[in-house]
Amino acid sequence: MAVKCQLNSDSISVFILLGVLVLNVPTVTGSLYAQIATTEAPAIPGSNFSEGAGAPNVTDTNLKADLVVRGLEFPTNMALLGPDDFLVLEKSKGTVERIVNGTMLADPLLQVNVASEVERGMLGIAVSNHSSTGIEDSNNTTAHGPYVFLYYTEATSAQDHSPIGNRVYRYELADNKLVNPKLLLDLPAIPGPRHNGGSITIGADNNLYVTIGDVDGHTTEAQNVHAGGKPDGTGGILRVTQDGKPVQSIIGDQSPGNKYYAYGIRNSFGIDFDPLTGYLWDTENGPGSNDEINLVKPGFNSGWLEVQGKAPADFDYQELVNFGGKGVYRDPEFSWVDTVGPTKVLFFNSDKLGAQYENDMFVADVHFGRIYDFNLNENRTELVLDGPIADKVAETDVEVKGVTFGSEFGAITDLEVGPDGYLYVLSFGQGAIYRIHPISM
Ligand SMILES: [Ca+2]
Ligand SMILES: [Ca+2]
Ligand SMILES: [Ca+2]
Ligand SMILES: [Ca+2]
Repeated sequence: MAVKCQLNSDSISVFILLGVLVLNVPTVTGSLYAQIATTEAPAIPGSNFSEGAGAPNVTDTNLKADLVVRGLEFPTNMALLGPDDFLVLEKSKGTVERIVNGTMLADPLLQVNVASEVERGMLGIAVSNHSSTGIEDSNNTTAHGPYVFLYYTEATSAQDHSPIGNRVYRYELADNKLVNPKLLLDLPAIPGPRHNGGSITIGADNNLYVTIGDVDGHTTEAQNVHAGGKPDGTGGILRVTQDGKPVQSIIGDQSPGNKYYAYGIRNSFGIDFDPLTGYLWDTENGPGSNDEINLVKPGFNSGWLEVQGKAPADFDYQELVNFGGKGVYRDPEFSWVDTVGPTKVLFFNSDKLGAQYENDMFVADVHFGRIYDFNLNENRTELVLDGPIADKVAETDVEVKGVTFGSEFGAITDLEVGPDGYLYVLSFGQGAIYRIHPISM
């Protein structure tokens, strides 16, 4: 059964489930969310969803999508440990599952207490093989496996699901368990429950880059509120070492201001570094409109809550907080006027789908289960956009037809390049992972 609900006032809360049954559509805390329950899996009040209208498909007839595994419950993010070896997060269960050769291990590698309302939960993962990064084992004991960094909305206890923080921990992987947790970042989780972000990536500098939205709070300079408080760890992309230390102050000298790499960000579920330039890019979700793709240079100000999407011609840039000139506003390199709920951005550093996709930017969305394919210009600071999107804006949905690479994947929350060079797709709606590869391989 395919159920496609109406768009709501917030892009990303449209998640998709398998086998769903629409029971009622009340409003939640003044938003236009559709509240949906299901016969098989627990509902996520404040979200609406569909499984997608058809089978996952890829526009290029030389490529196809195969199912790797299904049976995951609200998977938010994944990381590959090796060929056909995935770590996958389940949002509401607070679990890290391992899937080897298409089979999920009987027990999760970790289960923690999470708050899971709307966008809260087990949200982000990145893996670093620290033995190859030159970083000392902090315990100076038996060598463990790779570091696994997790971002989740931690709850008080298994009984009390009150959020106590959006937290980034570093674990070590040993004997199919995640052990030796070290708290690296303790960020606000209230008021919430939306805009927790949670995307983590590791730069070529070995530092962690972490997205957090405004957590429904609009009171600090990081949200471009001039008379607001100092940045509190929300509304930005934060940068810390693999031990959780600040790297280099950009907009503020005191913690957590000294951890900001970028600010003015409403809600971001995806960041990635362009391997050819080292530039960071993000996706951002607008308030039901004006979703964005941005080039994120150090000190980037995305403009929220003064502007979302391309700034209008009469925009008064004095509205923005610039931290004495250290913060720099930049318009998005692409935006969708009608929300699609963009999530992962991935630079596809592989030629295994054909030379025409090598180092392209893939972006996934939640509303349509689509993957978009963008080429970059020669110095890779802009997207190459033709026809109706040459203005960098999709005013209507038909404008993105030419950059649509795949669709009907059912609310995509993550994309990765495998060690085999193929593209892997994580479907929140279908609880599944797909592999996209050439038909002849
Ligand atoms: Ca991932
Ligand atoms: Ca922006
Ligand atoms: Ca291309
Ligand atoms: Ca346009």
